[in-house]
Amino acid sequence: MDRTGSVDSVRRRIVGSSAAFLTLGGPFLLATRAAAQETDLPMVNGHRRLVAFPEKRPLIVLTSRPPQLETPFEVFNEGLLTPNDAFFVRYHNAAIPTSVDADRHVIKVGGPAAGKSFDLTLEQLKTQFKPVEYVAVKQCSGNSRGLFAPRVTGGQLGNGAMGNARWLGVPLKDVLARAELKESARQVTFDGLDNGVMGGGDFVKALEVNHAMDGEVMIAWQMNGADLPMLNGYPVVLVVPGYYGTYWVKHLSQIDVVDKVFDGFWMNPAYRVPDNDCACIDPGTAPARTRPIGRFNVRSFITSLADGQRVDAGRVYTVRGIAFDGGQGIREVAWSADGGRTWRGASLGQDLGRYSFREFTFGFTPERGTHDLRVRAWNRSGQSQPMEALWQPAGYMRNVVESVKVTAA
Ligand SMILES: Nc1nc2c(c(=O)[nH]1)N[C@H]1C(S)=C(S)[C@@H](COP(=O)(O)O)O[C@H]1N2
Ligand SMILES: [Mo]
Repeated sequence: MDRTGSVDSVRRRIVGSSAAFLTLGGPFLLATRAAAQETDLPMVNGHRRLVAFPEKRPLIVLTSRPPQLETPFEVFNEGLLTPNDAFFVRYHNAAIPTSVDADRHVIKVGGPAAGKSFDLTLEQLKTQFKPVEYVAVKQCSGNSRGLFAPRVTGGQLGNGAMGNARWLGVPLKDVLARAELKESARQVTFDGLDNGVMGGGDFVKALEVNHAMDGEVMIAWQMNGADLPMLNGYPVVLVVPGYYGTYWVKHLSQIDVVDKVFDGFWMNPAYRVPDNDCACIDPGTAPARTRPIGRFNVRSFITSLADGQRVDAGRVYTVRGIAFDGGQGIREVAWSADGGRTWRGASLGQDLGRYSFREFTFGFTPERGTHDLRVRAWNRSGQSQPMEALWQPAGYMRNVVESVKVTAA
């Protein structure tokens, strides 16, 4: 794979003279055509460029400053874990770190509802706490936004703003225990090294204290057995399994325990959903009330066949795909070849844990003609996916049963 940037691992710094690098740290230049490949995303009416940013293989570019890169969907057919160099990238502000000295990086822990304040070095984080490891999906709230009808504003993403990785770190709970939370502790806020340059300002997120203390939320320094790529939050990222990516603060540098509901821009008005059962409204209306976005709903995708693909009539296909949810785990996947009129059960593959992608397969021998393939998953509490797409103004949480039409000849 042709890499257009490299990383100096002693003082971790993205180096390189590539166009992609210039869009990161240098003058306001767009990546050159020479570095780019191109792709069409017919489903979102989009023509997109693929550019290799530092430590990344060519990914679909939504914006280059800040980098917003989508994983080409074929990657999800490679295996259950999403390779680090193919993992999607999303930032809000252009002032992102391109150089981090891990030996000097500290996480400042404190805040008005903490009894103690302290600086935690990476060395301390790695040696003074008991590490934990688990596999979890990270998915952007706006994954698949480009498929909304009527369309909504925001990055017109296909289905590639998600990825599944094995995270290594320490439970946030153990770090917070040292801060000796006061009775008044209500929420915990998280800030990273990037800075606000646009409307919303610095990207800061908050979790309820109980959630922050659940023992699962972790401060991670590795994904898939390697240091985090710079663009995925080097040197440490907050991992909030089952919850939308917006809470997974990258380049984590400050944790504050606060005694009220934090209402910074990125909690309110940003990243909120209609406060009702479906988190949806009718197009053109406004929600009566909103709440912060929370857990993933159930999703499933065929990965081994693409919409519009030509297949061979009479050939036996083992169709493969992935399903996931907000942390109950997938119980069942059904498939249909007639647009959802009749359904049969798919076989579930290896279980990498309830936060992971779950693989499924089914046998399909197409007759001549066009077939509307659909898959639908249920989690262990019986939640599933709607047959008709739900709508909401921010384009979050799409989880309709998708259609993959293939034509056999
Ligand atoms: N510091 C920082 N962390 C951040 C963001 C950001 O803009 N700055 N964006 C969030 C959002 S909305 C998403 S979807 C994920 C994306 O993580 P990734 O770039 O590793 O895929 O990072 C989250 N953490
Ligand atoms: Mo996101």
